[in-house]
Amino acid sequence: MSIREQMIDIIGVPYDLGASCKGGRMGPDAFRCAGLVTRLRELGCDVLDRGDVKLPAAGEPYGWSRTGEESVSGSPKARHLPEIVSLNKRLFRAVSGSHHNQRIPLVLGGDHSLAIGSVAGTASQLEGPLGVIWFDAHGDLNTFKTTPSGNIHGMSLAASLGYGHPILTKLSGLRPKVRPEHVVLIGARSLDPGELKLIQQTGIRVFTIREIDRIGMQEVMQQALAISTRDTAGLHLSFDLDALDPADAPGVGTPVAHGVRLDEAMLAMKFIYENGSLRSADFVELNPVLDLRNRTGKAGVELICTLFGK
Ligand code: 6HN
Ligand code: MN
Ligand code: MN
Ligand code: MN
Repeated sequence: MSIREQMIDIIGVPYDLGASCKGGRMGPDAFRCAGLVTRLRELGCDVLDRGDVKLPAAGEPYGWSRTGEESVSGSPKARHLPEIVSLNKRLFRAVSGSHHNQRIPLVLGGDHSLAIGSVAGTASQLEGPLGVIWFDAHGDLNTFKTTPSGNIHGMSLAASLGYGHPILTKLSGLRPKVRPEHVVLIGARSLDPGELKLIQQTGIRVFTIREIDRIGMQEVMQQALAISTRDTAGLHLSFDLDALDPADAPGVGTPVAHGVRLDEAMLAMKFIYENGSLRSADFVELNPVLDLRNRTGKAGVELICTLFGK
């Protein structure tokens, strides 16, 4: 397949409020330091680095709780809820703006709570349903009621599907943003009881590591793309780097043993590129504080370049 002229907006989200482990706030710059913009331009992509989405400084009148915890109407706690809602509203606008300019938003994290805003932004701009491929060691299918940690990065897929507190599910209008029959979760190997229940209830297709090992990434991606692009108007890829094996991606806050190997993930990116339905992507959970000489940032850049036609 010949290289398409792709127009990409890079949007950084330098925050880790949705995670326990701090350091993800430096993720976007670690991707940049690994040469992301130059590499994409060398591929022939038209790339604009739009800089970072930022919150106003603490003390502005919209309910900061930098260190505090929020308890919402009797449910278990969701930490930093007001900031994460504000941030996702800003990201929603940035992502919508990219689509408006016929560009592909490439969102760099930062913790995975940002997917609430990016999925919402893309869903709002499509002329039909959105398909989602979610690479992750986890399910991110918790709600305020099921969360074991209170961390909102473990709730972003549930919120996008319309499950959880309305403050997250209704973010910027339409709800849900995506339907379970158009969602695929790949690389999962650490699912909480409430997440397993939601998977059963909704019928979301999950390709566990065991299944990837059994049938191979090529077959996984053929099925994943069939599910996420059948009767949908476009595809969003949300790639949590902890989907990868910790040997290939040590720089993540919540690593889980025996993950997707980098070469398997590269193959997956190649299939998504060749399919041609991609409308937006997130690469998240990069934590440079935990990384080894930016190995994980570099792995992310290789994945992104393959996603855009390397
Ligand atoms: N991530 N399931 C755990 C929780 O706290 O809800 C871990 C979530 C990790 C989320 O890696 O994006
Ligand atoms: Mn994860
Ligand atoms: Mn394996
Ligand atoms: Mn995640």
